[in-house]
Amino acid sequence: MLENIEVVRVKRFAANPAGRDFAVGDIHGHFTRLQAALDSAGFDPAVDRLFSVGDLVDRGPECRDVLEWLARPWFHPVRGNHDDYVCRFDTCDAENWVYNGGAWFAGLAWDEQREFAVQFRELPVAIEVETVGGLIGIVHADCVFDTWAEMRKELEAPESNKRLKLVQNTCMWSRSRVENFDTAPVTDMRAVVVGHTPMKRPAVLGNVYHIDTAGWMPDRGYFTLLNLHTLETIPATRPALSQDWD
Ligand SMILES: [Mn+2]
Repeated sequence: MLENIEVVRVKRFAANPAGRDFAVGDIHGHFTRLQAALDSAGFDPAVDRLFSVGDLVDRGPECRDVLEWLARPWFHPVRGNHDDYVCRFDTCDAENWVYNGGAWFAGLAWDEQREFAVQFRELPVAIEVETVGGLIGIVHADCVFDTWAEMRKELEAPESNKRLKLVQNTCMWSRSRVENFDTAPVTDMRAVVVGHTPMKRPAVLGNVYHIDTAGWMPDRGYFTLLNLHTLETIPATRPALSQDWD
């Protein structure tokens, strides 16, 4: 079993006075494509920071590269539902995980699996980034509460709290906002940034920015970088792709 390390579930970052802050959607083992997106935005690792809505692994061909990325001091992901499988690798429904793209993990030696799990267990469920325009929240799927403060309080409950797992799972799995076109804002935040549900182009519901434009889907998706200072996206519009969707 893994040690019971103290997990910080909500991590706060001070404003970045030296460079730019970006958020990116689900990566799913496509780090070469991600790097290309960063290059085209002129990303400067000396001063810029990249926040990620999680789902770093599964499905794509470069899942093992994630450890190199986690070692980069400017790369700050939250935990997605696929990342959570890694955290729970020794207790989760492995068959269901393999079905959802987890075969790469099943092929690792046990001590390698354990190393991935140790690192992934450090991923916070939510990140807060201070910007000149106000506080921005990042979570994989959604903040289902009226306020971020409410969600934060729930996430900071002790491990023994029965609601904790439920709340964590809504943060990592919920699609209700997108499915219901729910435009109710998270009232105490400038913006909340999420991924999890692939979109043809970025969408804003209330003040919740959905930025997973399926950069991990060859031919039909692309990586969107959201500038957390300006809330503008790079690219600004959907590029021409070989396949389209309705
Ligand atoms: Mn997801």
